[in-house]
Amino acid sequence: MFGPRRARQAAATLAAGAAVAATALLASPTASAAPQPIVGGTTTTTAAYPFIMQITDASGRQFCGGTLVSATKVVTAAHCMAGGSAGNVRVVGGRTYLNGTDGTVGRVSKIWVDPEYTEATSGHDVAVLTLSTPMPYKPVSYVSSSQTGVYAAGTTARILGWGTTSEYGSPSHQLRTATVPVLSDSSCRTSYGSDFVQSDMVCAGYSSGGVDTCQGDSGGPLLIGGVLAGITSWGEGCAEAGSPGVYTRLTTFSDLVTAQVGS
Ligand code: 4AZ
Repeated sequence: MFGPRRARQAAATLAAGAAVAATALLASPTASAAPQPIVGGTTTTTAAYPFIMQITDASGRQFCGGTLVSATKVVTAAHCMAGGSAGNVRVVGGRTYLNGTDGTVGRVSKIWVDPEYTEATSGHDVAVLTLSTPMPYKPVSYVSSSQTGVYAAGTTARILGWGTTSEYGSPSHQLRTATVPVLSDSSCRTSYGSDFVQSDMVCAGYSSGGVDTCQGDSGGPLLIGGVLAGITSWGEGCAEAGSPGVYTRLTTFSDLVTAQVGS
C-alpha cells in the first residue's frame, strides 16, 4: 500500500489505518511517528483555511481530510469511509498540528457515501458526514453543477492536507498547502487511460511532477477560485512526472451533495 501504486484506496481508511501506520514505521524506521502531507507545498494554518478538517478515528489518528461546507456537513472522499461507521469517526476543526489538542472535535451522526462509489474504479468518490454539533468555523462554498467550466486546463487550484511530504515519506505534523494547475482531460487520459473517468474525475499537477497530494491527503479539498471544486481521490504514487493527482470532479456530484447538506 505504501509504494508507487494506484493510490486509490489510500491506506488511509478507518479499516486499514492502524495496521498501515505500523507497517510504515517498520518500513521506514527513521520516520517520525507523526505523518506529514502534501508534496512540494508550504506550511499553513487552520486559521488561514478554517474549513479544512482532519478526519480521525476514535483514538484521534488522522487518516483523511475533509471540507466543512456548512456548520454540520463535511465533504470527504467515499474511499476514506470504507469500513467506517459514524461511531468510530471524528472530525477535528481548528487544529493546525496533528499532535495538537486545540480546536473542536466533532462527532458524526451520519455518513452518506455516494451509492455508486466502487472501489474497483474509484468513481463517485464522494461522501458527506453529518456532525452531531455545529463546527464553530466558517464553511467554504462548493461548485454548483452548472459550473462545468471551472476545470479549464491551466487554472490554478489549491490543495491542502496533513499527508506525507513525499511518496515514501512520513506525514506532516503541520497542515500544508500548494497550488497546482488543472490539467486537460486529454492529458489525464494520456496518463491514466481508461482508469480516468472524465465524468467523475479531474486531474491536477505539473507534467514534471514535484507538487501533489499524497497519502493522508485523501478526502481533502481541491479549491478553485476559493471554492471547493474537487476532493483528493487517487493517483499513481505522488508527485511523479506524468502521474498527476486525481480529484473527484465535484460539479458532477454537487446536486447530490446539496441534497445531503439540506437533509
Ligand atoms: C493517498 O494515498 C493518496 N498523488 C492521495 C493522493 C494521491 C496519491 C495517494 C495523488 O491518500
